[in-house]
Parts: sequence; structure tokens; C-alpha cells
Amino acid sequence: MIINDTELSLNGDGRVETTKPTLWHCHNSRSTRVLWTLAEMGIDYDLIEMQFPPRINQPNYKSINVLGTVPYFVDGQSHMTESSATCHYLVEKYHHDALRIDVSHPEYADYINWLFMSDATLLFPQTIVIRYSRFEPKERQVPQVAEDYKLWFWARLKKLDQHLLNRSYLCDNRFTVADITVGYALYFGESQGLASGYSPQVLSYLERLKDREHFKRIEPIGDSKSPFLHPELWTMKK
Ligand SMILES: N[C@@H](CCC(=O)N[C@@H](CS)C(=O)NCC(=O)O)C(=O)O
Repeated sequence: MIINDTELSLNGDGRVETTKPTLWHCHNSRSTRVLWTLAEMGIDYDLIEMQFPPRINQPNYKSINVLGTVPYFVDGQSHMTESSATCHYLVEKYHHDALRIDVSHPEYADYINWLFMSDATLLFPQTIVIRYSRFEPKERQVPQVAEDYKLWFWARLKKLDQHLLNRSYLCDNRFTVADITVGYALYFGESQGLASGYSPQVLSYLERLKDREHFKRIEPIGDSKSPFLHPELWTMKK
């Protein structure tokens, strides 16, 4: 259910309290990973939609999440700020075997490697590209840095290129949260105009993921508050 976070209260330690698993989300941001996982799992949750960047646009957000970033996720006493870790937490905590790989499985190391790689290696360089080509005011943009990190991102896709030559999904021949976390990094890159560096097998993998019913359902959530889609909402440069 979509709620307003003014409906939530803080406990004695100043931490926000929720009655259900609750996600703070901005359209197209990394919180998409968590939203997609919640949808695939079919569990009940609350959602707070915000305008990006929330540290500027969402009143009091930093009193809930001191980093001011998305996602922010609360489940009982658990408070999380890392998107891929939150997906991992969800499938473990709720024993969602269809989306997880067990530690005893021969591909477990691969699985956990993809989960970590999805943000540290595949998403991080993209944030440098968009910061120095779009987010910063014109006089602070650095085309050389943006170009270098675009090439850096494309080079880091080599392992995925190889891996997908004879596979439809990353692990155990089936869709798991590793596909959600890596798939989101590819989806974000595509939305930022970086898909021209994707190999044919990466492009068809991304199409396969975007064709999932749950992804199609969650993808538009919060789009009316997106400054990427509605540039008049852009406040980062003020
Ligand atoms: N490593 C974190 C990064 C979280 C993060 O930096 N999120 C971005 C959106 S994708 C954000 O909130 N940026 C706004 C800001 O830095 O103010 C994760 O995987 O969730």
C-alpha cells in the first residue's frame, strides 16, 4: 500500500517504526531492486514514494535515513540502506526458495558474487558518468571523467558477456535475486543511454528480465515524481 511517512512515528531511540515491511522509493533509483523483489515474492508491504533526490525533496527524510539515499527499508527492528543487501535479506528472512540460492549449492559463491558485483562494480561507475555529465551544473561538468567511467563500466561487463553466452539466467538456470540486482544495473544504464555498449547476449538478457510481469507492474511506480521524466521537478542544482 502507498502511504505517507508522516503517518509513521519514531521510537524512543529516534528510529522510525512501521507495522509492515516498508520501502522508501524513488522511481528508477536503486530502490527499484527492492520493490521488484517484494513484488516477485508476493509479500505485503508499505511504500513511500518520493521525489529524487529525497534528501532535498522529502521533508525530514534525513531524520529517518541519515544518508538521505534510497532505498531505505524497514522490517521490524531491521533498518537497511543497501539495495542488493536488502534483496538478499528479504529472500533469506522470508525463506523464499524460488528466488534464492542456498549456501550448500555449488553456485552459491557465484550467486553472492553477482549480488555484490551488481552495485559495487556495475552501478557505481554509472553514477560517476551521470554526475559529471548531467547532475553537476554546467561549469562543474567534466566530459573526460564521464567518458572514462562510461568505458570503465562497459569494460566491467566482460564477465557478464562471457557468462551469458550459454545461459538465460545468472545462477542455477533460473531467475533469482541476482538477476534482479544485476538486471537493475543494466536497466539503469539503458535509461542513461549506455546500452550501446551492451553485447547482444546482455541486451537479450535485459529484455527477458524487463518482460517479467512483476517488473512491468512495478516499473512505473512513482514516475509522476521523477525529475528524469519531468525536468521541471529537478531541484538538485538549486
Ligand atoms: N550502495 C547503495 C547506494 C544508494 C544510493 O546512493 N542511492 C542513490 C539513488 S540510486 C541516491 O539515493 N542518491 C541520492 C543522493 O545521493 O542524494 C545501494 O545499493 O542502495
